[in-house]
Amino acid sequence: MPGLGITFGRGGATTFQQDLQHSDCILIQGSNMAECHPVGFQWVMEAKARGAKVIHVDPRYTRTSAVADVYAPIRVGTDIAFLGGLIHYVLEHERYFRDYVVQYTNAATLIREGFQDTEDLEGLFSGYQPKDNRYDIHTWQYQGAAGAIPAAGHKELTDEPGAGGGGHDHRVDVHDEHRDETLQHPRCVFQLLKRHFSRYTPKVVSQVCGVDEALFLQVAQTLCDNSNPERTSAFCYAVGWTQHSVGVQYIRTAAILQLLLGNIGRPGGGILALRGHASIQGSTDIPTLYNLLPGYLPMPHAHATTEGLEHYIRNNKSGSGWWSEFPKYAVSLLKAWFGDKATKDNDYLFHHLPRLTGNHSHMQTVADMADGKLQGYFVMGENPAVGSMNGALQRKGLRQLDWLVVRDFTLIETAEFWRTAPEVQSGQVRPEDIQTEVFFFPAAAHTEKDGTFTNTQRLLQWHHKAVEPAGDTRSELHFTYHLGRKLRELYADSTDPKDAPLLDLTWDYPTHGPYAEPSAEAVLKEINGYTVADGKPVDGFTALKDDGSTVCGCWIYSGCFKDGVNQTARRKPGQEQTWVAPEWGWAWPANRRILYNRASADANGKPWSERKRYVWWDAGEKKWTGEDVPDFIADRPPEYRPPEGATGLATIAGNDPFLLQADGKGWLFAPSGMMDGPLPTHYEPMESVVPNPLYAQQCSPTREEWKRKDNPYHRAWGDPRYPYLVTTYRLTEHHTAGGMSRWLSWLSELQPEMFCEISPELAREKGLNNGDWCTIATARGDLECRALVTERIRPLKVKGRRVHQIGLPYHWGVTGRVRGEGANELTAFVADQNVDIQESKAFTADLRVGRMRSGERAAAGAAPPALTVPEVPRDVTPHTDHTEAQEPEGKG
Ligand SMILES: Nc1nc2c(c(=O)[nH]1)N[C@H]1C(S)=C(S)[C@@H](COP(=O)(O)OP(=O)(O)OC[C@H]3O[C@@H](n4cnc5c(=O)[nH]c(N)nc54)[C@H](O)[C@@H]3O)O[C@H]1N2
Ligand SMILES: Nc1nc2c(c(=O)[nH]1)N[C@H]1C(S)=C(S)[C@@H](COP(=O)(O)OP(=O)(O)OC[C@H]3O[C@@H](n4cnc5c(=O)[nH]c(N)nc54)[C@H](O)[C@@H]3O)O[C@H]1N2
Ligand SMILES: [Mo]
Repeated sequence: MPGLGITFGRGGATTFQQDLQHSDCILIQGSNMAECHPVGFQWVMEAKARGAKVIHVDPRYTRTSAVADVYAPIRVGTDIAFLGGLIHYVLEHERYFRDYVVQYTNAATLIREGFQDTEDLEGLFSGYQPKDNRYDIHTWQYQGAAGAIPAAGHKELTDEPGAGGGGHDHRVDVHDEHRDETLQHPRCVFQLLKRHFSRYTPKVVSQVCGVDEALFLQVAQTLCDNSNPERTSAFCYAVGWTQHSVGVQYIRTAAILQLLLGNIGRPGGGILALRGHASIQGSTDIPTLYNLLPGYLPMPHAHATTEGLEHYIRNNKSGSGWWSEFPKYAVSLLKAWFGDKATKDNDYLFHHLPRLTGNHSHMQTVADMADGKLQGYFVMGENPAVGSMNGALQRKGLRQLDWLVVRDFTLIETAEFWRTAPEVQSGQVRPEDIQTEVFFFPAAAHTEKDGTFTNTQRLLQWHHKAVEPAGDTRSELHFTYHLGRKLRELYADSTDPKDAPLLDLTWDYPTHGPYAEPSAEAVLKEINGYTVADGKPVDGFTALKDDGSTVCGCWIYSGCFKDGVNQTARRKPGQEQTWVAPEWGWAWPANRRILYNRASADANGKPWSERKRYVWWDAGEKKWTGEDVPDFIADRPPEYRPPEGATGLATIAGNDPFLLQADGKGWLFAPSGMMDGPLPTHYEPMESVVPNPLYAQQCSPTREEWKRKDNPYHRAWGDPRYPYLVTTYRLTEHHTAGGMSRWLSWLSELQPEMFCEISPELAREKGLNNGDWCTIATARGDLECRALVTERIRPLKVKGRRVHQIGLPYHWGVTGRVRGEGANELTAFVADQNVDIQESKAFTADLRVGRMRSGERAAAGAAPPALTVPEVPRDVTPHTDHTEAQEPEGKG
């Protein structure tokens, strides 16, 4: 989550759900929180009962909208304009929290002279390199600072200039002469911000987003009235924001706004990133992501194979701020993986780690698979034939494999793609031509195994096995451990250096029971870390060393097994402890519930107000104290200033609450770490119904495209074949791609069938009645469903034009108790380059009356209807195409 990470220093939610009760205003945008996060939503209702205002901004009126004080409809894909409009309002009406902004953000910092804004360059920033659709970030840097300032929060952007420390040993140079605390200098961040958002006026917001101007102003005023020393506002978002080609910048816009309003690190404030699957936060912390190692340490790159650990550390460590501790975390991780074999003399076996050779994200991997470049694929806990973009291209990939392993509860569509896929049913693909060997393993559910979930607020909670898994069903831990064990046995005699990483691994978890189930607690203990000499668990990451004397599987989780106690299994009832409930589970980092909480006190360490006190400096005890674990160096006084030439943790000043940042400040302006600009800018989605009302640049200049015959795109805007905007979303009764709900009779009965939500106006134009069959089509594929005609979705006026939006749930697939074709038969591969996340929340399509489905798919060879009007460009400077498919002969 680099939107948060780049701005604040860490990629996790800045607050916890229980703290929402203290908010004076809660803005929910990009999430249907009441239906998708109902348990956490109780705290929104608690706040409301205490008098807070709840605002919901969403293209559809949902159960969240129903209990909100203000509901504002919005055109999908335009949230940067909406939030940018709020920033404009805050600056224009001087509603920002001045002391907080001057002290705790980089507002006063001067940017280099060569910097040019989107205002100067038709929607581009200075440094754009059309030859590879990337930015050179040289001109975005702080004036007077040597080289690029390392970004803290998203270390995997190591290919980025400035993501690593680049070997600088000193505090980022933000001397007084390069700051203007009056915020007047034309090149200080504050003035750049003001200029950048100058055109996002209420009128323009209304024209871009289709929201009523008065309603927008009501949102702005409500938010500002509830953000000051006495009051705080919180933001909640989920995938209505992330799944766009500019999704990371949506979150950046919210982060900038919350910094300006002084709402970060304070009770009732913050940004709550509502995460999806039960442990999706856990699977970014200990990542399933291709470019990260545990604890957001970057995966090394292949071009650095000849370079050792020292080079990797030099490249990624920061001279100042908390990331100066990087070597301790890297070495302790290597010790966890390679044990006694890892020594100082052999670089702790750093050369055993896999290396990145390019983009290995999900969509790129599937594209490579479709091109016959992969032999085998493990699918564990995912149903990509339904849940991932361009379902037919997913299945084309699966057809080219030699083998496929699926571990799930039932035979989901991904396991049966060769038999049940729409392109098989339409006759485009014949099962007998597919040679992929599919191995299906039944998986144990969370009730059938021990382990932790890391929830949306970074909280690790232990779950105990309640029942034995039935039959051949086994846990992931069992499968992975025994697969590794058997592979090690097979290679035991090998002297081939390429097998050494496998053989050198520590792979010795104790097992128990009739099926030799590995101990999940032993894994957690390794994640926590311990001292090599005596095997004693460390108390936390501050105890880790870079000399090989400590082991730690994930530094940010260090402390979860403190004192040899499984801290994640603690369940002390709420009434027996404070409202923060520090003894319920364990939150990373260091069991802290609100991050950056030093910012809840002023520069002198005193609470900004009595009503909003949380963490403060105790001058008598000479330490930080309060409701939560202080997010600061415990005994560093507020008046501390780093001496000349300071390095490492000594560079963190007493008024630097964002202590993971190289300069200790919240980043209103991001000099590095973002691929698509230091400030958020409104671009239209890859497929839109209108030209960009703000800039000549139509789409994000750095968007990731896959221009292939099996992934055709529509015209950038105004494609006569596909005149409607579509968004996709969830229903209360189903879960994601359906593996956990479509096979259950109760849930299936509650939501039996795929449908589309359309407005009465669109229904009338089309001659559709509620419950009628209709067909939705894109160049990728088509589906049939029932029309749900409802006022919950309404046409919006965008620059005088009426724009219709169609809402589609995405849960159904072709098997299970209830069936229907999934929304991802329609979507395309297109992504935000920052994180490789797909644009599944905004694209265009056609709506036809009746059952007109062809079942044919572009990824199985069908050609979309010809475009009868000229193409329109997406870029002011021609985009270089690196992804033209070679379309080699498939194997299947
Ligand atoms: N019942 C249930 N709960 C779930 C899930 C489930 O499948 N079922 N899935 C879980 C998972 S994996 C996740 S990630 C979370 C997701 O949680 P949410 O993000 O809350 O869920 P969605 O329904 O995908 O989308 C949220 C809202 O975004 C809106 N939206 C779409 N496009 C835009 C846009 O451009 N701007 C704005 N402002 N809003 C937009 C949609 O109309 C929708 O109401 O839910 C989790 N919880
Ligand atoms: N159009 C569109 N597409 C989307 C989205 C959208 O909003 N719109 N949302 C996206 C989002 S946020 C998400 S998270 C994805 C979800 O997409 P997927 O992850 O592909 O879908 P799920 O159905 O959640 O798949 C999880 C599978 O894991 C299985 N499972 C559960 N527990 C276990 C276990 O312990 N072990 C094993 N081996 N299997 C287990 C379940 O039965 C299920 O089949 O979809 C994405 N796709
Ligand atoms: Mo998700």
